Amino acid sequence: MPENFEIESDFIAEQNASSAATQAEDFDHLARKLARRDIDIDAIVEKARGLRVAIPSWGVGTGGTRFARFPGPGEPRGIYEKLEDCSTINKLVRTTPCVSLHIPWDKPDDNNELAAAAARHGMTFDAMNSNTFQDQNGANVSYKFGSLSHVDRCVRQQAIEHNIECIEIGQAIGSKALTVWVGDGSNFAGQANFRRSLERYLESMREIYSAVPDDWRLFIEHKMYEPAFYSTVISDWGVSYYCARELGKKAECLVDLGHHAPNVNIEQIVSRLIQFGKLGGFHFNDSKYGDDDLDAGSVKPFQLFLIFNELVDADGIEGFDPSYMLDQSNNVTDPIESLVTSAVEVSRAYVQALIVDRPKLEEAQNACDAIAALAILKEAFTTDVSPILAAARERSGGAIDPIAVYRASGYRKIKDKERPATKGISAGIV
Ligand code: PSV
Ligand code: MN
Repeated sequence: MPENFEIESDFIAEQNASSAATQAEDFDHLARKLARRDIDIDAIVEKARGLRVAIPSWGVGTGGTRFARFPGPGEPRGIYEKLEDCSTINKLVRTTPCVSLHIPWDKPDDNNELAAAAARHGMTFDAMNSNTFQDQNGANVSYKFGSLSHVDRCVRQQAIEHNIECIEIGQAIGSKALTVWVGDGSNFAGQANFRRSLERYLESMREIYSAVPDDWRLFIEHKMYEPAFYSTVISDWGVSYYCARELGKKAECLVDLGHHAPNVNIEQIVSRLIQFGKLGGFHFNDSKYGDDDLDAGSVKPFQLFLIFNELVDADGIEGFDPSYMLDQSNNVTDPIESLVTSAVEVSRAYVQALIVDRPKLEEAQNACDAIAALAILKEAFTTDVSPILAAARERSGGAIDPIAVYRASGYRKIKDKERPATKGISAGIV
């Protein structure tokens, strides 16, 4: 019997029983509909079951903005409780068995103990994330004016060593990737020399790269602005691609959906990175104005579908193996509910992309028939694939209706009792 409350498999099965009849009816109807298009629904369910999307440890805490953070009840107070919440998400949706750690927010006292705790929850560790955008307690030098690209070698050295430490922790707990996002940039015209800043960044990254084990990947995450508001060193996919190429095979580009100018054609960026063999992975979220960190698929589900359309189209290309993660700030919701919903939306976009009639699309493209091409995409996008998603979850031991099951379990209320609030929880995105 575990010490802390967990949602048991039996409870999920009991709850599923009450929605089983309607699910079966909807599934059969969709199966017939897809069969008319020569699509085998069970093959699609199996693919949906195989999707993997990592949960960021910081996502299970209530997020905040630079104005305020409004903590929710029963927030996880440390990495072990974050693991509990991540595992709860996975029990419900069954596509999220990996957790991505942020160091030093999640720095364990004992790596082996942390690895054992994750294993008890049936979880593994996804990419490690370094943090050189905040000063840490007791740090010798400050990141106020940058980290890996700083003018001062001592600051760069501290940032390099921190990244190497992240790799070492990752090796001890079974991670296979390091994601480097730097907030380096400038707030005033003339403040930084663009060329030299990038040269220094690359020089630092070369040192980190040489510490990356051969079976690891090094993800470079670009971001257009924030915290620097005039210029950012790794501002876009072009710079990210250049750096990944300069560094070598293990370095790849990571696309966070919120890190672009509004209206940028992200699906085309994705396609370009695939074509150039440098698409490492994603941080999924949604946005309206900037890096809003809204729930994935909540504002622009068609964009998410178009991105997956590129990913499914690239399936089978040698070495193509992007890594997926959610990265959103759950400021006004129960983070578990938001992350569950977002995981479902990512699966939805994937499944919709799977049912695109690709030979017909190619035919329309070759015939320069724009209307037909769009209609083919829309046919897939407007198909309600919910019964496939529910079947995938259920066949993997998850919930037909994950939010309803989560609410019925009383998880949050119980955690509120189990986790009396402590001051200064560092949860959420800064
Ligand atoms: C930066 O905005 C970012 O997207 C990076 O992935 C960070 O590691 C994460 O958010 C948390 O602040
Ligand atoms: Mn991100």
